[in-house]
Amino acid sequence: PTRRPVVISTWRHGLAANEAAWKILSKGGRALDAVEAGVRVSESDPEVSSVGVGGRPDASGQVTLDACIMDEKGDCGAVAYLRDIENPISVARMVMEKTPHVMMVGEGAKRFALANGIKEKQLLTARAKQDWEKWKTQHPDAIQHRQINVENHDTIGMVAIDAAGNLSGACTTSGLAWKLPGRVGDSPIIGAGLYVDNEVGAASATGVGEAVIRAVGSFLVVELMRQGHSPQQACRLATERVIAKNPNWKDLQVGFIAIDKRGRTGGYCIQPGFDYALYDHENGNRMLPAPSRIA
Ligand code: SD4
Repeated sequence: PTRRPVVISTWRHGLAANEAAWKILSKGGRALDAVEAGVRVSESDPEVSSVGVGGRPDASGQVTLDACIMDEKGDCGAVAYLRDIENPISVARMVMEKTPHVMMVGEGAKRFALANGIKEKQLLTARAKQDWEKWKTQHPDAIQHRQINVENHDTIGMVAIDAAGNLSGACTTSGLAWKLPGRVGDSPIIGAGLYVDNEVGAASATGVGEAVIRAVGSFLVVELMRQGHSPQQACRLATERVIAKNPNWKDLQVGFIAIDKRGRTGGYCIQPGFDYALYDHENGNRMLPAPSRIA
């Protein structure tokens, strides 16, 4: 049996994002429109400290954003190291729809956004600036790889199936707090932070991007579903791969969410504390804890 529409997204801020996505999905709208509208909610929320407005800056105090989007046709768009733009996911969609390219970065991506009518916006909130100043005093020259977990919310990855049975996904982040200026994580990289194959399923990742990129994590989840694994098993097996490829895995958080063509969903992570928001007709919108490798 197929259940649809269904939308699933990472972390507690996923609840509000799912609501926005559901407004579109429940009216028979396209999954692509739903995931874009969904993650825009987290991007614009100043209380979400690792996406868009209110995102924590890099080591030099600049907020830089990474995002990507992928649809049921396998079309995709991405932006990285984007500054001063509230909704990078919509710029990623414009890259997909208005250019022959997949990925644009930095100043060029910003100029492209402005040329397409998007307004500039100051993203560094007073609170994020305070946090950064505190970090700087405590770590005058250190590069801290902070522990990513429930209390710092993190990236939003969202994947959905619409009433027509089509899949799409979106992923957007301000990346690791206090990252080296210029650093780009997994979130805007198709196959790493997000992957969609309309014949099989879709997946998205959260956590330490470097570990996800090395395993091409989201693509791996989708390929495991193609081999017959359920979304839940596929997320677990992909996490095991990340573990196998990263000797320091006990110090890392990585989590995956996935949905398949039948509307089945799953999630799995390394450290306890990762939860995701699931919205379907049967049970409405709710949080589910992802099983973790470390108890
Ligand atoms: C990154 N995956 O830039 C993102 C970070 C994040 O929850 O906050 N994930 O590596």
